[in-house]
Amino acid sequence: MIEFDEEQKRMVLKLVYYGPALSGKTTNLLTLHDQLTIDGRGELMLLDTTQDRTIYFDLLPFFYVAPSGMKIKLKVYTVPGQVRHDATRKAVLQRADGVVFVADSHADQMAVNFESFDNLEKNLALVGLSIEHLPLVIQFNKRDLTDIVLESDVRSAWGPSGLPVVMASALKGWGVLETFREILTLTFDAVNDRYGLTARFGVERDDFLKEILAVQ
Ligand SMILES: Nc1nc2c(ncn2[C@@H]2O[C@H](COP(=O)(O)OP(=O)(O)OP(=O)(O)O)[C@@H](O)[C@H]2O)c(=O)[nH]1
Ligand SMILES: [Mg+2]
Repeated sequence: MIEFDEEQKRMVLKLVYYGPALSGKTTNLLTLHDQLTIDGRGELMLLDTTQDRTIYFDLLPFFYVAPSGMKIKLKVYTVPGQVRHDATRKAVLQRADGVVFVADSHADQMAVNFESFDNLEKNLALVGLSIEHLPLVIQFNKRDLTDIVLESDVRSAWGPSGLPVVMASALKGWGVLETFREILTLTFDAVNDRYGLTARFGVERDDFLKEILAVQ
């Protein structure tokens, strides 16, 4: 969590889209920006791209005000996937409340996905976050392509982890909201358990999800 001011009833939460280069992290944010209503969100910031490759981060903010007056700002970031930007990836990961791991479904990308997941595990440890406890959702993106790993193989490889796995095509626009709903739900529950969002601040999960996930 980036900031929590009990007196002022303000909280800033952070979600991070992580994964290998070109897996579709930025495209996820573009699709969320296109599909969700403008009421509850801010503008999408795509920072420092060179030929469409993220070299710093992207950011899409959302705002929610509960009937009790509690304000929640949600900052959704992407990291740069290219191996050489590891220091930036680590910096963006700091104080994350939830992570979406965007894997590339292309058949020849499986080793790259595992390498990137190992990198996530390593960087989480370095910024003091535990992969065991952090809300985490796996997205297998690019399901619209033909030369992709079978869904049954994905499920047998990742099923034992117990993590939610969502099939998506960020380019075509499907699976993106489902992924976002999963990570929002897990993150809300984790923050609620820890800080009593509902009991102490009257923030209801269903209202929060409904408002953030309102489609255009
Ligand atoms: N076919 C297909 N292409 C996709 C999909 N999602 C993203 N792409 C394409 O893959 C390329 C990389 O997408 P980005 O969203 O920029 O990938 P990224 O993960 O942000 O990459 P880095 O910023 O380098 O880490 C672009 O050409 C996208 O149009 C998808 O679901 N299907
Ligand atoms: Mg990117």
